[in-house]
Amino acid sequence: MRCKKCSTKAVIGLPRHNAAFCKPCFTTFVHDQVARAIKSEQMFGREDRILVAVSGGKDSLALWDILLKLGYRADALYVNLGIGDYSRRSYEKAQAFADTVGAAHEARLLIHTVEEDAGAGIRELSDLIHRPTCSTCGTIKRYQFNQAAIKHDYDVMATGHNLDDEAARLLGNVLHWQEEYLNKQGPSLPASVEGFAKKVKPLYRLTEREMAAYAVLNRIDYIVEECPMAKGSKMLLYKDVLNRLENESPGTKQTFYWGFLERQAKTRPAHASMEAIDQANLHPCTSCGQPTTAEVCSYCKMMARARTAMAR
Ligand code: Q46
Ligand code: ZN
Repeated sequence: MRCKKCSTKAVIGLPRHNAAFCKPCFTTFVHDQVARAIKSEQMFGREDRILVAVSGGKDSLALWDILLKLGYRADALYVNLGIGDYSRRSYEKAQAFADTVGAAHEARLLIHTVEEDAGAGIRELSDLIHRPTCSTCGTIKRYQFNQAAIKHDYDVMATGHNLDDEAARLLGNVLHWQEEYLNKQGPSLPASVEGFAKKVKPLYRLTEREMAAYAVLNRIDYIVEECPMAKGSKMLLYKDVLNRLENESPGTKQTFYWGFLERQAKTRPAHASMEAIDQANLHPCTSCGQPTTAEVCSYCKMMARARTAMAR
């Protein structure tokens, strides 16, 4: 197998592109895909301050790495969920990356610890309020990332969702015809109202396998195991199904997700009206000020329930 660009020995084959690359050319390919995503979706510019949500896993650390190497002004936020050994080790990976690559680019790592803020880790909190751990986690992470971006004046928040994540999410949304989620699924969501940060996913053109290869080839030390709470999740099932389709016909994931984005782009006026709908329906939470459709936002409601349960 020879590199498509320079004909030296290739280290990775990419069946969906009918190509193979050596290490330097693969790194360039990944950087080019991210640069293309940033440009075509108008994610951010050279002057913008970016906050990357890092988990200690390959995608988010690789995203931070790529943005810094492409010359962007990117800091990161790590949310410590308090999931025993997994959180301890994932935090160590994020901090070690910040101390080396981050420090070399004068980028800093912000940290939010759920236990310090809420008085309990994510699993105890979900038990207290009788909600699934991942839904509690989702609410907390969304809230804290947005809050940090607004509070520290970042122009945009970036997450490490890759093509596999987005295709699996699309499959789930289509299977259940979640129209509202389908309308809001995309690689670049504008800050539709005051108090909401712009959110982007610069890795949407790259697969999970490609991101793992990038991390390994570029010596990024990341936590390999998934969060223990992910076991048995629907997302993993959808990813598995899509991988089986991909093996049979390379390019399936890309055709599925990019095809969706192309169709969505054709109905952009409808997309623009989503912003108008947000502006009409959202107002500041009476407790914390973050935009919400209700009087009190779901995060504040959740925390109030947890506090009541703890006091019992
Ligand atoms: S981190 Fe949180 Fe995921 Fe772990 S508890 Fe569930 S949602 S699985 S992306
Ligand atoms: Zn609130």
